[in-house]
Amino acid sequence: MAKLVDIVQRESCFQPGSALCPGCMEGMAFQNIGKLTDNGRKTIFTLGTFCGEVSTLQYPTPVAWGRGERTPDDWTKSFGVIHHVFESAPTVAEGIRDMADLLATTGALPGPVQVCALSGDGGALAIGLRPLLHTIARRTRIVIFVMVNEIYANTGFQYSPTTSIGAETSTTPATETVPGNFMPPIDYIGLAVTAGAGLVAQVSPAFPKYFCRVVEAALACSTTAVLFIPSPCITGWKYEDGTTITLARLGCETGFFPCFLKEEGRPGQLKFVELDPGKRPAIEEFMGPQRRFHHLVRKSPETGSFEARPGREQIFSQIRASIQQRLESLTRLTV
Ligand SMILES: Cc1ncc(C[n+]2csc(CCOP(=O)(O)OP(=O)(O)O)c2C)c(N)n1
Ligand code: SF4
Repeated sequence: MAKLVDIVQRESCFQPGSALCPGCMEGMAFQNIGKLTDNGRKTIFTLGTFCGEVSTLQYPTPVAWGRGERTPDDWTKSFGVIHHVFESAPTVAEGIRDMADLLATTGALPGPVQVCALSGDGGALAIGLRPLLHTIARRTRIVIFVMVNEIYANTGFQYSPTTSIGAETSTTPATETVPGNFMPPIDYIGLAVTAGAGLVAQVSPAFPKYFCRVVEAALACSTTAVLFIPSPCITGWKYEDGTTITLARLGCETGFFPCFLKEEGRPGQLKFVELDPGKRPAIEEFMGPQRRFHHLVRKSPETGSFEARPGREQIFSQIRASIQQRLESLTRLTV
């Protein structure tokens, strides 16, 4: 692995000027991915429709992707980005991979190409689940990044298949009798492993060294690598400015978004989270600062810490059980 100190000095292909909300985790992830892909290969990204696309490529907003207005003389610094229909990032990336491999056999390319697909969790796991699974099943040599913010953010914060139990979204409103979303999130990591991906991980820039190590491994993978990046959404989750990284860390440590890595043929790992619930921070610490959970959590008038609102104990048991079940099933996948 390249040294962290060298990686941070590389030039990112994601530049300032996007219209992502200040504090959006997607911007932080793209900055880092942009540096990690500056690795001696030409990079081509395919972007489905999601915040990471509409807020970075839409005219007249400055285009945030690339390294200047003209193609750099150095092939390895050159960069391509393609926006296509919502659900097709893996499929379009697969077509580019095939074409690049074909051109390489004719000697038409001056150097190696790496292809990455980027989309939101709605794009990848709802409407785009079929393209995702079939691209994985074909063992296509691409890296698929999925930004998991648990909602369809850019179209109005609707529920997505990854939404946590109890979260309020614009299509799962919280009322006296309905506690927001009541469906457990889809097992997206299990699906990607089962479909046959060469590498599956859930990683966050909140754990920078681990993030860099795993993205580098994904870029070196000889088949499909799928990286899920939990993406706290300041506008949709409704939390205070300046707390994105804290929430991302807590999201992992409380078990909502455990860091995970499984490479084909090797034992996997569950990172930065304890399997024993007694050793994890309370889930209220993660939920409390987010207004999407305010119908469930409040600040205790006595202690000032976050606690379950009276009468909401049943939904808390469901959330805890769902987290424990997820961690145990991920642990089984590490074998
Ligand atoms: C076939 C089709 N259906 C619906 C839409 C509208 N649409 C565009 S983006 C989007 C939701 C994207 O959600 P997600 O992938 O989670 O990304 P986020 O906005 O959260 O970043 C929807 C419903 C579309 N563009 N195409
Ligand atoms: S709405 Fe959420 S995901 Fe979209 S740019 Fe804002 S913070 Fe990021």
